[in-house]
Amino acid sequence: KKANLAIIGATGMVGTTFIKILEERQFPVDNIYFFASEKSKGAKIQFMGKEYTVEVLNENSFDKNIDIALFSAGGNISRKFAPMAKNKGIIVVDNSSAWRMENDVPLIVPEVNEDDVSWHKGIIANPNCSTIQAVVPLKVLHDKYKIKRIVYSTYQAVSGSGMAGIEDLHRGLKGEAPTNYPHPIANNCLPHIDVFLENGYTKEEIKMIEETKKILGDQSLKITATTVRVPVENCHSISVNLELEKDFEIQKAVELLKNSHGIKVVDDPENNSYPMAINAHGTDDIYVGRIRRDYSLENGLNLWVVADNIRKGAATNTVQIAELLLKRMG
Ligand code: 11C
Repeated sequence: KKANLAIIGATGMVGTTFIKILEERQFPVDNIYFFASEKSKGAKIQFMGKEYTVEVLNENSFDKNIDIALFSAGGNISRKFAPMAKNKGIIVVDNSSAWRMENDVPLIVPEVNEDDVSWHKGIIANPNCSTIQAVVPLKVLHDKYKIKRIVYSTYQAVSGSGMAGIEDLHRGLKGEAPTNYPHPIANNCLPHIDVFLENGYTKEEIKMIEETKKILGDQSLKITATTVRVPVENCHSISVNLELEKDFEIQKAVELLKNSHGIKVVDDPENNSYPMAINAHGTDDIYVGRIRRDYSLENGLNLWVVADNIRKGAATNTVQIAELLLKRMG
């Protein structure tokens, strides 16, 4: 079985990683089309030993024979073009935040809720990067001990803002002023990711809260989040503090995480071993460490969770969703 694919946003940071990951995972492709904005018109892309020319995305792009379209070109492009693709019978897997909270759009992390793929109506959403890496360990703990409350504190890499974020970090390290962030990111931490909302939270924080509830299928979860941009080029780190309903043995919780698909436990404090961004870079696993009881409350647990936000947080997860679709194709 082979699929006809379209990549929307093919020259962006996530788009180019889609291409790499489709190749790495030997995704069975029949035809593939690469779309981007006017400024990438005519650019050349090498894919599985062949050269392709990037086309400008327009109203007629979806007249081609396409089964699945992977979108990563921002919310506005997704809002405009995903319905057009869907109306042509193409299944859209969208990496933007445009459709995630719609009731008829499944929000999928394959290790957590792959069965939700069954009820899609033409659009499937890929969650926010920081949500993806958090929910994989949370799912196994929720199933076993039932989570009551989550406190997220994130340390998010500049690659989450695309090339503009990386350039700002490099500019800042040379003593130049930022052009992407409102303040220097070099030698600094910004408790500010995405826009501020009226309730005092940022949109990134609300995404983590609402997406976690939707993916874990539990609206009763109590969640708060503080999301922070740090001067790290790639890979997000998250401190996750949990209050569990049931009591647990710490060693059992560690074993549970160790035996879970997609997770690598790195937790040997005596040897200074814990998850770090520099080690997660370029990989698809979610690294969990600093696993310890929070003695300040009953059934409290702390975790430190690190993953490559461009790969597992975006491109890899999207390609995994496409693989689920391929399995279901007749
Ligand atoms: C960041 N998490 O690190 C964001 C990037 O909703 O897909 C991804 C935004 C999203 O800035």
